[in-house]
Amino acid sequence: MSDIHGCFIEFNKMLKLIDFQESDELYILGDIFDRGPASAEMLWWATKQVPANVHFLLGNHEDMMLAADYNYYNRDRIKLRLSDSWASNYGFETLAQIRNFDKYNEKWEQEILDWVDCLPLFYDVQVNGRRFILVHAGLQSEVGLSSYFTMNSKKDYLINIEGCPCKQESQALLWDRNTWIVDKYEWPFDIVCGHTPTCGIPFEVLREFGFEIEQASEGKIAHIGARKHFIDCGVHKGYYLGCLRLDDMKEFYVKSLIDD
Ligand SMILES: [Mn+2]
Repeated sequence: MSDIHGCFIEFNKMLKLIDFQESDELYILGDIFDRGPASAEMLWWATKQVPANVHFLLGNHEDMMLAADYNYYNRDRIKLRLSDSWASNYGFETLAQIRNFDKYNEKWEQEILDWVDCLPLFYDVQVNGRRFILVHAGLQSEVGLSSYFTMNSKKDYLINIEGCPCKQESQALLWDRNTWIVDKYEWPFDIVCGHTPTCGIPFEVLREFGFEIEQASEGKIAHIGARKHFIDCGVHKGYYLGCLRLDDMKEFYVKSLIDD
């Protein structure tokens, strides 16, 4: 799953729909808060109630929360200034949701930051002998191909992922969409990403440029070429929360409760 964006009710419906069990492994590819109505509930679950077989990635929204706080490290509460990019990306709303949450306490606010700070930027998993790289936004086939610059982020560095043609810039992994979607590089593994809601991908244009696209219907999981799988189904935009089962590539959907 990816980009739950505070849609905690849909998330719980999805856990029921997929009959999530102790023997399963669930990967959540970032952006669990901001935009939706229940960011605090989602963060409470992620920091306090999450079972050991659930694995989270850093998304650009988690990174923006960390960046907002970066200059104030060793402080007691999350600091957010108007000039922080999180401020214009639902930061104030989410912070208000967190501080108005009925289980709120200041220690938990600190725990949220510590938890976010430890989230990885990718997972490299094998499922039935098939290798998947799981990443929030995308990969890059050349250094500097994407144009994402750090915004005072704590996570600004190059990462080695085995089999990639170049080192990966952390900010591209978190933010890129335009160069990633149209990149025709032939990756030696499958890549599953979120970040770009599939309802906003210009599939007709991509088809004109020769891309093979598979998608059941608007807002559903989209496969660009054989190996790029886009699973942000725009739950915060009124579409779906999607879940892709890597064992057999079966797709699961919960309809969004938000009217867009
Ligand atoms: Mn994102």
